[in-house]
Amino acid sequence: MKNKMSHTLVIAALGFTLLATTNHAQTLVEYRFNDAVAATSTINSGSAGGSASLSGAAVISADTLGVSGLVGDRALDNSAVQMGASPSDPGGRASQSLTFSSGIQSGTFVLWFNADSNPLGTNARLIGDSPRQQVLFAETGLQIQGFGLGGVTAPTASIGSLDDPGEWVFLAITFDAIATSNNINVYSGSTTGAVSLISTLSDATQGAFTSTENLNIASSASDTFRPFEGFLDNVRIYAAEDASGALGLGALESIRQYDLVTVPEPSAAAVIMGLLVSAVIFQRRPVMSRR
Ligand SMILES: [Ca+2]
Ligand SMILES: [Ca+2]
Repeated sequence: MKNKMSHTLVIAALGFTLLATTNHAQTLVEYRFNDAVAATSTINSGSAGGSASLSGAAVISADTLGVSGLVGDRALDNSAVQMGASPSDPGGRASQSLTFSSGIQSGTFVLWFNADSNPLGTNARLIGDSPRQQVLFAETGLQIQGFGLGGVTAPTASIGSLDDPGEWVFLAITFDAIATSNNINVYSGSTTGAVSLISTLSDATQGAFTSTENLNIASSASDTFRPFEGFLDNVRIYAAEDASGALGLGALESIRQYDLVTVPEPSAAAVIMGLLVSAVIFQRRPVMSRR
């Protein structure tokens, strides 16, 4: 363990050098949901900062219910809602209004979800940022709508083994708005299984985040409508002004493993994760400026 930690620190030091000399994909958003159980908001330890408000049925879970199961690890608990409930039914969400660089050309959404019921195909939303991107469970599978791609609906990826209530599932979706085909990758993993690529999609409509985003976790992009019933943890968004925001398999597997063994303070988490990712990502050219 000590050797592993030393190795990590060496990687982190290398990452810091790269950070100091060239820009790279940044962790814009990171919700670890390790806030106090009675909290009404959850800290965003990504570079965008601030916090997301909890509303409706969404609360911080009891301790040890986070993906690692460790003491101090809690999750977003939206288990009291009905999966994919219609607008007239109670929902729940975490939401934050964010301002991003208008130059973002690539990004990655990473999260862990643990469904509380079947089926998933009820238009239940995992994450959405009004008005463009949403990741949801449509009747035909995991659907990615307008993912950094100008508001169109991307082809549907298969849910496959993701439909497994009670189990934590690692999900990552990358987009590269510079490429014109094969520019959306969907990856999944579990607490015991490594990350693998489950689908590659193409959408030629280019574009990315708008500068102001109303990010919603566990419901539709505009309200508590179509909630996800269950638990979510470690919701993150990485982005860059070049293609490096679309994280590769190695970086995603590092994140998956890290999430299962570590419960750092939120502020430390963002720094460490940023360094880990910067050490793994291939550097290409200067990227986004924060504002
Ligand atoms: Ca957590
Ligand atoms: Ca429930």
